[in-house]
Amino acid sequence: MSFGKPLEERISRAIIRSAMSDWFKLSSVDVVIAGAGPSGMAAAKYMAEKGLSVVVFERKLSFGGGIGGGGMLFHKIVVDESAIMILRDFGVRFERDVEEGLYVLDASELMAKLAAGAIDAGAKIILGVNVEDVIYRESPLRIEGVVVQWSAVTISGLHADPLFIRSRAVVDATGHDAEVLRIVAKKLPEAQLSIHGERSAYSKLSEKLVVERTGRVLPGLYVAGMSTAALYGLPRMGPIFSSMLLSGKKVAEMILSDLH
Ligand code: 48F
Repeated sequence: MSFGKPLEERISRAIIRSAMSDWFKLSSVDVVIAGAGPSGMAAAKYMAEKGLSVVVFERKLSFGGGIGGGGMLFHKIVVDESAIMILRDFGVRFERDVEEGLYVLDASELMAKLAAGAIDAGAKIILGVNVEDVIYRESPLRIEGVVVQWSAVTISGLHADPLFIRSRAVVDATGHDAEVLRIVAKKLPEAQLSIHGERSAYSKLSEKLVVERTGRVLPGLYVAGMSTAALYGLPRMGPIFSSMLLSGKKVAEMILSDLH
């Protein structure tokens, strides 16, 4: 088959046309999730499959967050029984009874299947984009979206104004640094948010408390995953990921209920 335009031109046109069409739709969505780690990707699937428009912005060029490092670079992570249903929802395989009560899985499989599950449910995962601020309104104070910039621009230090993404809910799933919440704490003092910072390791307690404290922080702003530990001063848990998955599912259920 012969085409009128040279291949190079068609490559560029195809990418630009499709990317711009996506970004046009992204200018207003139901839910923005900052961070494509385990909690963010789990949340994305459970909301997208119920019909919400969901975008996950990830500042790196890869998804998975802290999963890929496994336990001290050994390629395995563990969950306990509480997360088995979620592994099944995503088709993630696991070994039982390696240690009493723990299920062991390959880090790479978890990363790949969480992303595939979220994408297949209809969520977009956009890589290389940094969430650098939020959109707010007052009386009552509420969060109505995020401010985004290419990570490459952020890293280069170029002064380029960002763009805005309006949303009905924003989830901070940025992990140990709780980046979105830190921005809100600093730039919107009337929110009266203080970030306590994560405490030392206490896996069992942390797994329980992170899920319990996952949820709404302000109208329109939610926290999931290790950001929850940073916000409330909870202990760290190490390479056990049950609470990350359960936290993602819980925040999804809360947002589904709030937005419907
Ligand atoms: O850190 P991360 O995996 O967060 P999580 O879902 O899971 C934590 C576990 O991986 C592990 C643990 C539990 O056992 O202790 O650490 O809470 O993923 C967070 C993702 O957010 C991205 C970051 O690159 C990572 O992939 N991220 C962080 N800040 C931003 C961001 C930002 N401002 N904009 C976009 N992405």
